[in-house]
Amino acid sequence: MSANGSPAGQQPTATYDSPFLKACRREPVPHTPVWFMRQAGRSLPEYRKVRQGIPMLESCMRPELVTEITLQPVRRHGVDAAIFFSDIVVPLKAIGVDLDIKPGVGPVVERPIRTRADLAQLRDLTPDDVPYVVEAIGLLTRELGGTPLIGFAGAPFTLASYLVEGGPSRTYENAKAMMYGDPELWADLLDRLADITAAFLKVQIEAGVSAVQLFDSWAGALAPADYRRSVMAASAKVFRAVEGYGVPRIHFGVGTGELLGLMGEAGADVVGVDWRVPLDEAVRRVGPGKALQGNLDPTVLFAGRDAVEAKTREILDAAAGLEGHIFNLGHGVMPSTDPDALTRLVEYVHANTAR
Ligand code: 1CP
Repeated sequence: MSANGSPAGQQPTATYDSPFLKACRREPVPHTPVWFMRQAGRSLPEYRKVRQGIPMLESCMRPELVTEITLQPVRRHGVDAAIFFSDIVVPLKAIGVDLDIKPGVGPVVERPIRTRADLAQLRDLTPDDVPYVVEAIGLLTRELGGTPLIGFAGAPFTLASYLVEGGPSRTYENAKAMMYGDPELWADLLDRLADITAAFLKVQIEAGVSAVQLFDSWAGALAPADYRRSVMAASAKVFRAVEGYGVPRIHFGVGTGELLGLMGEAGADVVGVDWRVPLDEAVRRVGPGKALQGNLDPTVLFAGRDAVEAKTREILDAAAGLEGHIFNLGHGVMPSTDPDALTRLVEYVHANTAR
């Protein structure tokens, strides 16, 4: 067994024994661990301050800034894990895809991928393409002590949705047109993205992250049969590629209630669940042997302390019989969330699950 997956490896024992990694491994924990998707970012005034005047993609390429932004929510909220500050399009930018993250919009691709010739934009990724990622992870693991750092990447389908559409979409009509109309081109596109994603996760693991999350944020747009036929093999290839490291692999998507079983089957150790499926039902859909992560609706945080506590109680009750629960939101923290509501939520989960 290698590096980060074992106490004998390069990972400090305190990190290996952290509640977050124990829960990923479905071992007993002193309290249910908590972290939030998009915990670093626009909900925090200290984030807005250090990001002033620095475009999103450029900020991902400055190791000191990435370190500071990644640490901000850990300091403020006392969460049980840090998530590396970056974006799912960073590895694509790093191999030369002409794209930008536009404020108020999201990732925008200059020349969308629509034909076989367009695939030439996607070459393999090497560690030399992302030196700033390696450097930032090195700085972070020194600063974080026993708090684990989660690395991440976008899953092939979600990356393809941006590359084929050219930007954010609600319907994914161009991506789905390729999937249904030219299944060979689609399969080749997803396979290439799987290799890039696997290489990017390997870089992060070798640099020192303790777990990885594959964000297939938009996979919920797919029927299960289409997911199985046209998407699952590529995500499974990513998970297989990093299996040997022994670090927990989390698989997350939004609106994926009907896909939970398949997303587990793709090779995850932990399956992320949004707020649409209660965790006691999610565990039946995912099947045995996997931890679950989730699943408070991020909009509940706007409803006041009593409502947050009542909804959180429901989630903790639904998770009571689970082996391996990591508390999270069902999707990312919304930019206008009151940071104090997040801090109180961490305290509430810790206090109400102390064993
Ligand atoms: O200038 C800014 O602050 C831009 C906003 C922003 C931020 C803070 C974007 C643009 N990306 C990020 C950081 C980011 N992106 C993180 C690190 C922060 C953390 O988690 O604490 C992570 C994990 C991501 C991953 C990401 N980017 C996903 C998967 C997670 C999810 O929310 O589903 C996706 C889909 C993206 C694309 C993206 N990047 C940015 C935006 C606004 C979007 C979504 C656009 C759309 O609606 O399609």
